[in-house]
Amino acid sequence: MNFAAIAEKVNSGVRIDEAEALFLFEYPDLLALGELAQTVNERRNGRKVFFNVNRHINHTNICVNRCRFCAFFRRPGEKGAYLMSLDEVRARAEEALQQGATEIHVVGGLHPDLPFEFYLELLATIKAVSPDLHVKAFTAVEIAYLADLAKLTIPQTLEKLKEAGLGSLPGGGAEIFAPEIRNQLCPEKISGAEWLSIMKQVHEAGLKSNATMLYGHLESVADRVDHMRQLRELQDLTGGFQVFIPLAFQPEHSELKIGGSGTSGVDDLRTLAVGRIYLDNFANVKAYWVMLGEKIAQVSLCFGVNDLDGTVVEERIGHDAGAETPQAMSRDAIVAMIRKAGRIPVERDTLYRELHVY
Ligand code: V47
Repeated sequence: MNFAAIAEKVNSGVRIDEAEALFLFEYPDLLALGELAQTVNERRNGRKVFFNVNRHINHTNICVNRCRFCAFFRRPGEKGAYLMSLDEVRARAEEALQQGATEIHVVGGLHPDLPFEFYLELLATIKAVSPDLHVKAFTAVEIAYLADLAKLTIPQTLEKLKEAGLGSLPGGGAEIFAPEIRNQLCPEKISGAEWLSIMKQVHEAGLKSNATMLYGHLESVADRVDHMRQLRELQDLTGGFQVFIPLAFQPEHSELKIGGSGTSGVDDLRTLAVGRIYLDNFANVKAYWVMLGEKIAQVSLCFGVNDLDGTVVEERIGHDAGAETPQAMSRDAIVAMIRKAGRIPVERDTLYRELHVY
């Protein structure tokens, strides 16, 4: 196996296999890898880079799970534990609308005491602010929890949430699928197979979703490739994933001690680039600047990335774990960041329709 042969395959539109993806992860010439990823991206997306204007609402940090990588969760009654009222949710959605947001991204802990109706009201509250706000809400992990709570099947649960205003799902909770690593990271969480099964049902219910991968902790690069393989296989079946988002582990304040201060810039760029090349059935690869830092996120636009998240307001999950990035980025700042990378900024909606080319 050699790089030139893999590049030739990729350039002629032939899918690479897992051994080849592993080879790319270990290939020392980062710039050659980046160029190949960029060729793949430009074939699909030209020089346009997407962003959207959104606000995150993390309605509660109270969670029955104890994921070892997570610095966000609190036990009920613990210092710092919170649950937003629906009035607080409404106020945040109103503010976001005034700032030009088109999307509200809602994820929270698995709260032990809230009834299913709370989640329906949460969605309805946001939609009442404006029916044009797209609500991207609840990870597959939350969907499994809500179905249990409501004593409904996954499709029935999704139907009720859709009726209340659910527009699509974020990609969180995927972490890393490899069972031996997942059991160390988050033993109480649904398995990788369950996460994939729920996403299949989400797509079958006519909803789009995103897909994430948490990296830079205990996993090997083979685990990353295996994770991406399972995403690619499901995408072949459903076509329901909109974007792949690798999430760089933020090690501060979490129970998981791995030494060092987090992933390296080279590893971040490599992971995004291999993701872009291997996931040939994903239209978009997103750099989440909150976890990557703004500079690596900007440079990633030369390594196959075509989507930046976002003008996030009040992000908690990454910042509780020590992310040093700002809590928000304005539309002007993100447009400038994309332009300075020599790309064309395009504001999109949640479903990747172009709203405005800058
Ligand atoms: O599932 C938790 C991750 C995820 C840490 O779909 C951590 O558009 C790094 O999924 N270090 C939630 N990561 C965030 C998420 C997301 C973010 C932005 C956009 C989208 C989207 C989805 O955050 C969790 C977990 O994988 N996470 N703790 C940490 N210490």
